[in-house]
Amino acid sequence: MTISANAMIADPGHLYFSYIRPTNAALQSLSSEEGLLGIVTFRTDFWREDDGTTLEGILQISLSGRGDDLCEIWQTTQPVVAGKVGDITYRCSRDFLFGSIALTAADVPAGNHRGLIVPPLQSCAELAYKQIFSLLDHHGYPDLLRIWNFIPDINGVSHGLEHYRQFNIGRQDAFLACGRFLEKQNIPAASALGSIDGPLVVYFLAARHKSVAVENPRQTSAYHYPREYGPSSPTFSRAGWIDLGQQKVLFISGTASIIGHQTRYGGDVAAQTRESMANIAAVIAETNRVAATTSLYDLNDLSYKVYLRHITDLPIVRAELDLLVTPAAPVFYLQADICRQDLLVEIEATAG
Ligand code: 3EB
Repeated sequence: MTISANAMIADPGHLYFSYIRPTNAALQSLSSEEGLLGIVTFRTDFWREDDGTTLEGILQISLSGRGDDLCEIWQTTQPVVAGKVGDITYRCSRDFLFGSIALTAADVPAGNHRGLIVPPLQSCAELAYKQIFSLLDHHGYPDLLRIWNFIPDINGVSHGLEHYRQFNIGRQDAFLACGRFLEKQNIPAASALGSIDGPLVVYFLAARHKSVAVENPRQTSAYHYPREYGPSSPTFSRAGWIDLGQQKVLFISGTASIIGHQTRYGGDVAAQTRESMANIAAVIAETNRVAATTSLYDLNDLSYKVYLRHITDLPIVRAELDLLVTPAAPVFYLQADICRQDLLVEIEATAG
C-alpha cells in the first residue's frame, strides 16, 4: 500500500522555536539533537568550539551586539538532514526547510538596465530570492512561511537610492520572475532590518503544506504601498498562519507604527510601541476571523522580538509592553536599524 499525499498532510510534523542564551554547552547539546532546523545568533563575535572551529548550522547576523544575549532556535519533531545548494545552506525534515543565504556585491555580476547601473544590493536581493524559490520549488517545499531580511546599512544611500528601496526592487523582481506575485497567498510574513555591515543575509522557513496569508485592516498591504516609499513596493504579508493538525503556528511580520501607509508618531518611541502593538492586536483579530477556529489567539499567546533603533529606548519600550502583555510572554530585544528613517521600533511575534 502506498502512503497518499493526503495521509501525510493528516500527520505533519510540529515546529518549535525558542530564544536561549548561546552558551557553548547549550548550543553543543542542541546541535546533536535530531530535529534541529536552525540556530540564529545576532552578535558579531562568532560562537566557536574550544578548538576554534565554528559549529556547523549556526547562522551569524552582524548586529551591534547590544540588546539581549539570546539566539533563536528552530526545531521540529521530524529527523533533519543538512544540505547546501548554490549559496543557500539549509536543514530540512519531511515537512519543513530552514535555510539561509548571504550575498555581497562580489557574488553578483555588475548589471545594467537600459544603460543605468543596477545597484549591487538590488542584484543581491533578486539573486537571493530567486535561489530560494528555485530550492523550494525543486525540493517540494512550495510554501515560504516566514522570511527575515538583514540589509547592510539599510538607511544608507548609494546610486541615488536608499538601500532598503534597492532591496525592494530586487525582491519584487524575483517574486515576479518566479510567478509568485499573482497569488497574494504566496507572499510570506517577513521582517526587514538593518545590519551593521557585511553581506545581505536572508533566512527563512518553508513548509510542504500551505499556510494562509493574513493582512491588517488598519494598514495598506505593503505590496500596495504607493511609490513615495520607493520604485517597487515591499513584498511581504502582515502575517501567515499554518495548520499542523495538533498545532497551529502564527507568524506575525515585523510590525511598526504605520497606519494606512503612513508612519505615525515620528520621534515618540512610546507611542510607536503602542501603535505597533495595536497593529499586532488587529492582525491577531484578523487571523482569528479568517481562521475561524475555536483556538483563538491573543497578545499573551505570542513570543516577541523587538528591534530598537536606539537601544537606550529599551526601558521605555519595555514599560509599554509590560502594560499590554503578560510577564510570562518571552520578549527578546535587539538593536537594529529599521527600514524607514522615522521608525524607532519594529516588533515581530510568533505563536506556536
Ligand atoms: C512596514 O510595515 C514596516 O520589507 O520585508 C516590516 C516587516 C517592514 C517586513 C519587509 C518591512 C518588511 O512597512 C517595515
